[in-house]
Amino acid sequence: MSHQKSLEKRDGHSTKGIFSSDEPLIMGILNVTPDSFSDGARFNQFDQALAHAEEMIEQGADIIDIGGESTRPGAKAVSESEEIKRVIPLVERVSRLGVPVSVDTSKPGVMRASAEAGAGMINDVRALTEPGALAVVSEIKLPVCLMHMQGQPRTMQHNPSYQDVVSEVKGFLRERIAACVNAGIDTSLIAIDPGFGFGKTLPHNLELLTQLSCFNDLNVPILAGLSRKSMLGQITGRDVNDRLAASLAVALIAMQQGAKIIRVHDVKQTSDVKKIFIATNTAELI
Ligand code: 7PJ
Repeated sequence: MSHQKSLEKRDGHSTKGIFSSDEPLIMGILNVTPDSFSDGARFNQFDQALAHAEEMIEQGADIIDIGGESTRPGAKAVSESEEIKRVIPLVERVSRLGVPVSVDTSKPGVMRASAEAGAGMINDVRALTEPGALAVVSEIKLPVCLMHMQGQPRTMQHNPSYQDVVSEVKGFLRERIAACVNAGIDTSLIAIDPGFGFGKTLPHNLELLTQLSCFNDLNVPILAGLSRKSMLGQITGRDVNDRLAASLAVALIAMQQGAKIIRVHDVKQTSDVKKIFIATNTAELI
């Protein structure tokens, strides 16, 4: 794995083979904030985001996930041209830092532009359900993460409802894997994600987390995004900026159930969790 990874690091673009890693990979979250649209503010944001990406790589990030559309509960939609303006210059620059860049988008135009800008992966919270998305990913031949969401970000937390959350989420992901394969996407390029907090109550999220290992028999890597999420606030009573310990606890629970990519804000601390996980897992084999 380290040999393959060092090859990837040299060209900085390709994630070919990244999903075949035995060890969990840490995906560092780089949000491009939409606060201001003036050029000056944009430049400032760009520099800050670049510095943040460099810091996360230094701390052990294996992938940098760049997102220009807020998918938080209640968030408004962003136009394709605005998303491209926010994200693509950063994708181009961060792709040269030596780790693969993932782009958190559902829009085929942003996916194509990301591939041209050097991105190494597409992370789609809508699992390539937007018209044209399957065809673009098949054409650009980048690894893709398919996430489950019930409803749409603006309203998804209003009344999430399932008969059996694990089997419904798993059934959806199984269908999306099949849709990808039908569109000509190689299974070695596919990862899945149950989508913690995306149209789910606390009991739904807890059931998915405690039964995450059930998703292993879909035979593609599992990505888990739990960092600082409101479910952790519901459990601990803590504010979003005070959820580090809870985030580390659930990162380890996810790793122990086979999650291969952990999407986090706190890369340095999650790297230590990963080291403990690897050390204890290796010890088991001796
Ligand atoms: C996720 C994501 C997640 C994947 C966001 C947040 C909300 N992509 N993008 N999985 N969450 N694959 O980070 O709180 O859980 S945005």
